[in-house]
Amino acid sequence: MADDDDLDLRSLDDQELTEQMWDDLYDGLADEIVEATNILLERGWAPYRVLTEALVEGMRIVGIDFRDGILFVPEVLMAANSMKSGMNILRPLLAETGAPPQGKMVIGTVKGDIHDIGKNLVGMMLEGAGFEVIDLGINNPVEDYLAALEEHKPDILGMSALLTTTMPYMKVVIDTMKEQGIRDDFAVFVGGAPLNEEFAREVGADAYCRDAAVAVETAKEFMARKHNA
Ligand code: B1M
Repeated sequence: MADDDDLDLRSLDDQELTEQMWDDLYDGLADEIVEATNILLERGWAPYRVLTEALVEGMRIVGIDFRDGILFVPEVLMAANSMKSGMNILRPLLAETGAPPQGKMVIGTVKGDIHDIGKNLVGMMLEGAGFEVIDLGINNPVEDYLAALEEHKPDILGMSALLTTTMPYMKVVIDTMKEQGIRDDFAVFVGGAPLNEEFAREVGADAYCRDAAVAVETAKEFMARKHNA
C-alpha cells in the first residue's frame, strides 16, 4: 500500500512517467522502475520502446554523472540493478516463442570486466529475433570462450567490453582462436561503448556492433549469407 505522500506513477502522462523513470533509475529505485515499466506496457508501449526510451536513456544519464564524479560505484550499481529489474519484465516479451532458431550465439564480457547490462540487452534482443543465446556472463578468460565454442558450436561469438583497459583482451581471444586453427569456424562480433569500427578491424573481428539493434541486424545478415553460401 502506497504512503499518502508517494507519487502516483499512474497519474503521470507518458512523457512525465518516462522522465520520472530516468530519475528513479538514477536513484536506484527498483520497485518504481518495475511499476513504471508495467504501466508503459499497459499503455501499449512496445517493449523495445520502453527499453530504449526509458531504461537505456536513463542509464545514459547515470553514465554522464558517473563520468563527472557526481555518482559513485555503489549508486551506479543500484541504478544498474534497477535497470535489470525493468529488463527482466521486458525479456520474455521481446523473446518470440515457437519460431525456429535463426542461429546461435555465444556471448560474454571479457576478462577483467564486470559490465553486463549492454551484453544482456544484446542477448535479449537476439533471443527476441529468434536466436539461441548462450550467455557466459562476465569476466571471461580466453579458456571460457574456447570451451563454450567447443561445447555449443555457435555460428557467432560475441564479446563485450566497457573499459578501455579490457577491450584489448578481445584480440587475445581472437589470436588464440587463430593459433588453434578455429578462427574461421565462427563469426566474431564485438561491442561495447569504447569500441569502434577501426578497433574491431584491428583486433580481427568480423563486425563491430554499435548497439543491440545493430547486433541483431548484423547477426541476421550474417546468417542469411551463411545459408546462401
Ligand atoms: Co562502469 N565504467 N566502471 N560500472 N560504467 C563505464 C563503462 C565508464 C565509461 C563510466 C565513465 O567514466 N563515464 C567508465 C569506463 C572508462 C573507460 O574505460 N574509459 C567506467 C569505469 C571507470 C568503471 C570502474 C573502473 C569504476 C571504478 O571502480 N572506479 C569499474 C570497473 C569494474 C570492472 O569492470 N572491472 C566500474 C563499475 C561499474 C558498476 C559495477 C558500478 C556498473 C556495472 C553494473 C553492471 O553492468 N552490472 C557500471 C556502470 C553501470 C557503468 C555505466 C554508467 C553504464 C554502462 C551501461 O550499462 N550502459 C558506464 C558509462 C557509459 O557507458 N556511458 C560505465 C547501458 C548499456 C545499455 O549500454 O553497455 O554501452 P552499453 O551496451 C550497448 C552497446 O555498447 C552495445 O550494445 C549495448 C546495447 O545497446 N554492446 C554490444 C555492448 N556489448 C556488446 C556486445 C556485443 C554487441 C554490442 O556483442 C556482439
